[in-house]
Amino acid sequence: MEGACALQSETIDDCTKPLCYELLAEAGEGSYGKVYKAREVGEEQRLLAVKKLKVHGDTAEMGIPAFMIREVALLRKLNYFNHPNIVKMFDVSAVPDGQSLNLTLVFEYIDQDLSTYLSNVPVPGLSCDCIKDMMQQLLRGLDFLHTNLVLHRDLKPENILVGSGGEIKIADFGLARIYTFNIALTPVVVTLWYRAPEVLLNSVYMSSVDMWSAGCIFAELFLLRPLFRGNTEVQQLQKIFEVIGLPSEEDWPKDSPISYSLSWGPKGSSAKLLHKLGPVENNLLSQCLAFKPSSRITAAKALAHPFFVKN
Ligand code: 0RS
Repeated sequence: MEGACALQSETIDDCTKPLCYELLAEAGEGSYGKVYKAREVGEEQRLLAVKKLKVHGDTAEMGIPAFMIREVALLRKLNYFNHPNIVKMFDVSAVPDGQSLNLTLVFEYIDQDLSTYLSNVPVPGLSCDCIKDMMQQLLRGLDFLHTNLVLHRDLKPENILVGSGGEIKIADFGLARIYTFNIALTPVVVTLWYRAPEVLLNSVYMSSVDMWSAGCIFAELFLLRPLFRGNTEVQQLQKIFEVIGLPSEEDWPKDSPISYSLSWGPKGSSAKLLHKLGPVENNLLSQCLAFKPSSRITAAKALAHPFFVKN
């Protein structure tokens, strides 16, 4: 495949050596652009994940858009903390290409995504200790993002990476505004399975949307299949209400274009969401899957939940 070298003049000051790499294979494509597996050229030969994204807009006339500078600056600030549950970024560069801008981000390469990992789990399933450890790492990563006022917005097993030693690392966050330009241009189907009800209802949202996704993933670690598998927004909401019960009308978002109707299903919720889970696990799950965003548990509070307390 094509070889590439990030322009030193465009790279970030904390990179001492120019980062040269050769692309090996395409790993994925979406509204985030394309991600390639690559190998560093030189001594170390580290494996890299190279993300390439075309940003449309009149960059020739107007320069690099302000929102883009802000989002990339935020990614760099987060990277500086070296959080163990966030993918490490090695390089960022932006090269003008006619009316557009080619943005390249270079990350450490992690062997597997969580969806592949889960599809290879043998029959008895994951041990409770393994689920505890993976959830704890995921929540530590989320707590770090939320503390820094970054929302993931699209957390799912495909962008949660699993290292060879079982390390969990969150990928694909912080570029939401840059992505919005690409969504309409990508033919890839977006999954609704991890979407919080307020997002499905087109209401305002905050960091609690990620805790909803974390809850769906928590359940999936036990079930080894997605908890709510809807193909449309309405079907996704129906699947959610089948498990958590229909919320009361007072809890329905006031600003939603989708109106409340009792035909969504039976009202009220049960203490035991999933029969496969024990009471402690169901308690944590129900707090992640609270319909009302303000009642949903935060990442920091979830980390202090009895489920994670050593026994
Ligand atoms: C859907 C079955 C396939 O190391 C992979 C990596 C991988 C990375 C990596 C590091 C940093 C990203 C990736 C990244 C950046 C957007 C992203 C969106 C989704 C995921 C990662 C993103 N399943 C998906 C692709 N795939 C094979 C299975 C793999 C496998 C190992 N390691 N990405 N993708 N940021 N931007």
